Amino acid sequence: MSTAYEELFRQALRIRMAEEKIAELYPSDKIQSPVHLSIGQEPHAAAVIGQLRKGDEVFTSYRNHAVYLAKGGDMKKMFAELYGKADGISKGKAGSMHLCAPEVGMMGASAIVSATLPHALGAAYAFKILRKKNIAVSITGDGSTEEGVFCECLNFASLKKLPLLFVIENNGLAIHSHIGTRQAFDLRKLALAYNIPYLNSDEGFDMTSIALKMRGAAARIRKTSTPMLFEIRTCRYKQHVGVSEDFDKGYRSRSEFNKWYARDPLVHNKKLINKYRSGIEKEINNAVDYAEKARFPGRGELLKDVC
Ligand SMILES: Cc1ncc(C[n+]2csc(CCOP(=O)(O)OP(=O)(O)O)c2C)c(N)n1
Ligand SMILES: [Mg+2]
Repeated sequence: MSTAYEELFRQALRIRMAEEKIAELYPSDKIQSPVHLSIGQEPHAAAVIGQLRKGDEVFTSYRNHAVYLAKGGDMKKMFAELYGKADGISKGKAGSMHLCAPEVGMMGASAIVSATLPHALGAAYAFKILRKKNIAVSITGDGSTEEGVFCECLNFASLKKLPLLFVIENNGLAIHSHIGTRQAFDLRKLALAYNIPYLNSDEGFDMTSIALKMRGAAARIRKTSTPMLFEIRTCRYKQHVGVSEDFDKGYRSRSEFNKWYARDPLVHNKKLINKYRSGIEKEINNAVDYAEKARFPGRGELLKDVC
């Protein structure tokens, strides 16, 4: 656990560079899976997850590379999974959208919006029943708050006083729909209606402030066993799925992106970038090499572990 800026920066840069490598490799078609990149959204992921203990459990969405890497998932196995190889996390059967590393508390992700919310709720309920001092963290997008199950989970977590943190990555978008065209409610008021304390950050790049808020929230949830909600404003740099930019689609403006980019520490903090870049490059190149050399699953693997 660290709120030290350099450690958070190194982790966020590592995630950015791993996803930039995915973008570079993607046109070769070696990656056998659709990819939803977190580029632009890594700093807050590093700052939030950096405050958790190994036994704390995280559940998230298809946009999950950042969460997986920050929680301690193996980068080599991630690349092998993206390549569809037998040495991948799920023997190449899950692909980019369903990463997991239960041994370090990254419990899973789903392509179905909000599908992992009840899983996080169940984990928090189990922690409570078993009197474990761990917390469960659900990390989902702003779109997930429109699903009925989101309100059901807020209600149950509050009613049963569960050690659960709802983190909402508000990038203002659900595929091509802007939040203003989708939501008639105020998330803070919604959380408070369920008696769930609400925290927020309007600056997804402010790793120190997010880490400090997160550290306080995690300590409070652990101590009092009550849920909280932390909304973080952020910016998705790439298209919803895939590795390109899509400003030509007309659903968002380049000027909004430019405002975020102008203050992106992973672009502008040259001193720290230069300090950590080559070590991270080595780790990524090793992971890609591992994925390239790994074998594809044989035909006999097809129906194993799936039912
Ligand atoms: C239950 C369900 N409804 C609709 C979809 C189609 N869908 C996939 S991603 C997405 C947008 C979700 O937006 P958000 O939760 O904000 O996450 P982001 O992609 O912005 O990270 C939608 C509607 C789905 N996968 N599952
Ligand atoms: Mg969104």
